[in-house]
Amino acid sequence: MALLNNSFGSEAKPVVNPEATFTLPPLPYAYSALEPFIDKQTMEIHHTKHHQAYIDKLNKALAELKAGDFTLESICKNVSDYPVAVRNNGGGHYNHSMFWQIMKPNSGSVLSPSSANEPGGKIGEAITATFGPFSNFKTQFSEKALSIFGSGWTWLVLNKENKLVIGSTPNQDNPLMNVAEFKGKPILGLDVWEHAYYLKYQNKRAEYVNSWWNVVNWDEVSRRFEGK
Ligand code: MN3
Repeated sequence: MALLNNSFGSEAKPVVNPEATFTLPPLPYAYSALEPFIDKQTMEIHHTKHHQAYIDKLNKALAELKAGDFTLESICKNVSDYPVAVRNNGGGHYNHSMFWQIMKPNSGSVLSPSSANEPGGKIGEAITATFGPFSNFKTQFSEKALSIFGSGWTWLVLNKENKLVIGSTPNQDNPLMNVAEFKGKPILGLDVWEHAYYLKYQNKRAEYVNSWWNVVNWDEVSRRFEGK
């Protein structure tokens, strides 16, 4: 549990755990790599401006606290112990760090993607067993993303019964947070903030979501599902 730092004099400085200083993880591909599904300019602004801003504000908020267990997962799991700036920006950092990883290039075009990009292996089997054919899963997940009012994220998680479930969180909350109504271990997450798609898709969130399926990195989703 993190406590507010009480400053008793001008000499007092916050005790900051080195793990409380977060840095922007590099994208695992070029900014243009997800074209034409997600455009270069959106990726560049999203990564270097939006994600960086969450990190800067998270570091600033943590610097005002006494040292604690400032690993990102621990912050999310105990987020009710922290100021709201840590909830918003810690969530922002966790969510975006995951988002870059669960996407990868697809060399096809919008009209003709290079593959159907459907999951295989254990995650593919688990999705089919839970939701029926992959197209059913895609429809349910997409509908959930389209139903978010305002900004938020749609997730595929493993819940505490180890079952795959689709759900959403508002703002930069995520299913790890103890304050979230929808909880679980994130396997896949989709950013439906307008900053994730507005330059290319304007108000057409459905077109963004539809395009996004082409760049989902099922190898990474599978790794998360299998807990490796
Ligand atoms: Mn975003």
